[in-house]
Amino acid sequence: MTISRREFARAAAGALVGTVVPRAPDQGARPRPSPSQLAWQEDELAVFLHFGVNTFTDREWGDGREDPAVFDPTLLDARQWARAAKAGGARALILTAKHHDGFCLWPSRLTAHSVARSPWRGGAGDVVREFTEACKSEGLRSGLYLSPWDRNAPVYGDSPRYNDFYCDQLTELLTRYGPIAEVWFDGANGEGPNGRRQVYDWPRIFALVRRLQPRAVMFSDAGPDVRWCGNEAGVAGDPNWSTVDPAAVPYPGAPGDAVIAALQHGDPGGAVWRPAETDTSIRPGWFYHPAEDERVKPVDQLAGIWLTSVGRNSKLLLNVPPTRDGVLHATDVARLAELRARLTSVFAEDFTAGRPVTWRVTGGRRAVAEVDLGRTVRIGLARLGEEIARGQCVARYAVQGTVESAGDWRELARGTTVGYRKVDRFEPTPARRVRVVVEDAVAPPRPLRIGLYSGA
Ligand code: FUL
Repeated sequence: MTISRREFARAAAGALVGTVVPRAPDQGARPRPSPSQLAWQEDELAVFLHFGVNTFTDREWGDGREDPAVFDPTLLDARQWARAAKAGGARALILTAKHHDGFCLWPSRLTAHSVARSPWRGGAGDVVREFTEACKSEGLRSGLYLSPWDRNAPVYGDSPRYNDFYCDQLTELLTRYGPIAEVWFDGANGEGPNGRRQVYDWPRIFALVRRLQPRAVMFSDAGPDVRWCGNEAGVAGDPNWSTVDPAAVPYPGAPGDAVIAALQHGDPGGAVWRPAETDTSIRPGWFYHPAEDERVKPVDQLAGIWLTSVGRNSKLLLNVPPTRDGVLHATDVARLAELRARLTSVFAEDFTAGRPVTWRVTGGRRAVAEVDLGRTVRIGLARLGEEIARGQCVARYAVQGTVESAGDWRELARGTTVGYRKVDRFEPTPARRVRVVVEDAVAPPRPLRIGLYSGA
């Protein structure tokens, strides 16, 4: 029996309502991001590319018995993927080098189930190479998804042998194509042949990636560098701590409501820095299906997803699947550009530009940031940020505004965590002075970055 990640997330979603995350114990040194984790977060948006035999069979999960001959994307153009992603504001792309069906988009020496057996480029093609070269040409970072679950490999479920096979495939991917910024380990797993379950050697797998690509971040439910946000709906947790207790999610794919809650919210007292990545698709499915051409998410919905992911201290990994021709569909390309235009216009005028922000510490875990905008303006959106290179502290805050020169503060928004970025939308309200009151923090808070916008 297998359970789809989506059903699992749906079943677990109800459990999040009313989740209480315990207060952090006071600590000395707070966990901080590594330079790679920081660079990962600063990307803000990455594009996910689900592509493979499913694209041609019109399925979401292949069973591993697909004929490689079905793979024939005659117009494949990885530069078009990279350009569209860049035009959408993405700084990185992640390609499914192998999905659960086991079909490899590169000519792996370890299996015949690959592009080498397809008619595409006469069997001499390598999608991973074209992809990584296109990213490089466009100045984007490339990442690779290598499904741990492999429904084609005969050794799957024969645990030590499959671990060898999987590590050898990783070695091919991490030594042939230059720098890889992110390695993506999916938590979805099923049975092997004869019902055998694969026991993954995660410590070995993680150590191998670290050795071959020390600057790559590794994504999985259990990190070690970046964690899943706990659902595929584009909604990061609130609160969303970038710190976690590593014992709360012992391995990728670990089931249970407590695991989902830990993925969603992190843990203010967690010993490791492991921020949440929010993966969702621009279409209903992860792979391209012609029947979904009319169901590409509208820009309002995408902007909403941006707010509940990047705007909640996460990173958005937005899936835009190549078609059977091997290009991104015109509708999806247009939607990416619209998303970027929308965000550019929302953040075009920051009323705090050039205005000094004062910072007053009002207690061990409390502080107030205040800015005089110099004139009364209608504000409807606040963008806050902590200097996360030094850790994440804010646990509760309020945004207040006044039109008076002395007081009469009115609450505009209230929130929990801030982290790298927190964006609050609220009823547009006239204000001349605005303050952010840090009501609670898990360590002495440091000055916040503040941007204020009309929200229109
Ligand atoms: C899930 C997989 O089962 C889906 O097919 C997709 O790859 C998604 C990103 O992760 O667990």
